[in-house]
Amino acid sequence: MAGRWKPDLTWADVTPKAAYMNRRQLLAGAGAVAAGAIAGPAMASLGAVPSPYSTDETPNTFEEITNYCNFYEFGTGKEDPARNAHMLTTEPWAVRIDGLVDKPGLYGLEDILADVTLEERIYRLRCVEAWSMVVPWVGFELADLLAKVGVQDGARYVAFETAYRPDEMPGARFPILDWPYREGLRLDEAMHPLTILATGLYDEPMPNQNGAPIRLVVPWKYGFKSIKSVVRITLTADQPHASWNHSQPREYGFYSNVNPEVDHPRWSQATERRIGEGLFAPRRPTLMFNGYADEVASMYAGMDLTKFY
Ligand SMILES: Nc1nc2c(c(=O)[nH]1)N[C@H]1C(S)=C(S)[C@@H](COP(=O)(O)O)O[C@H]1N2
Ligand SMILES: [Mo]
Repeated sequence: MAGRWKPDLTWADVTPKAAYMNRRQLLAGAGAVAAGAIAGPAMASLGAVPSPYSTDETPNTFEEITNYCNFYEFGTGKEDPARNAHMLTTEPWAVRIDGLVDKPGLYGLEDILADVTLEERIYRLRCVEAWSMVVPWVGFELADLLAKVGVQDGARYVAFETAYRPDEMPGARFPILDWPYREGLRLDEAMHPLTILATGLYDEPMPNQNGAPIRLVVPWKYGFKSIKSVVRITLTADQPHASWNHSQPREYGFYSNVNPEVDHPRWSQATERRIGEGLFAPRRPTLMFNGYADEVASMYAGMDLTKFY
């Protein structure tokens, strides 16, 4: 499996698009028709099945999600990724999986996707900068991939790395962060069913600016934990290097769970601005664990959540 390329199989072949009607049209269209389409056999052609983990909050539009981005490898402005990320070559793509696993190797993306179930996961995304969105991701549980490669005894954390290609990433030519962008999770967080590797949104292959072709999504943590364009996943015994935690440890903890009661040193985290609602819309209260407390709070029992770890 590892390292076997199938250059004749393109990304479009392995990520089915909505042939009959896309999600945007569904949302804009009549509710009854939309519900029928979701429940009916046509759903299979989407490739992504609905999930009980999805929120019923209204998703942001495709245009909002793809034009207001953080992806510093392509610039620090919110619209820089939309402008520049087309330079990233996403085919072919492979992810090196190594460290404390039974089957380390260089896995082609098509091999990773061969036997996973793609689901639609409509999640809130809360950036540490105090804005939020609702995104209909398409992806699969990271736990499925970890099971496939076999997690060894002694593994306690999972480290992730983004591609580092200064020739394709104009922002990565500047020392904004200690490239490559790196992130990490504790093993139980990585195995949690809410944690996904996303390969698309709105039933379309992941737009480059949102982390094509495969990115992490951890909805109860500040957005910077959800690392984009992943090329390496390493199972480790020790807490891995995380880029923002490393660059400003007093501002960005390793855990960085969304918490309205713990302010960032330079701004409050109590409320947030929902992208698309306009400058005069009231700010929304930020929810503990970004609204996922019922699912995840037990993982942090005994930890002092007011502390930066
Ligand atoms: N490699 C990489 N991953 C990244 C970032 C980045 O700059 N580089 N930005 C993070 C931040 S701060 C946020 S809020 C989310 C934004 O995801 P989105 O642009 O798809 O909404 O991506 C995260 N993942
Ligand atoms: Mo962010």
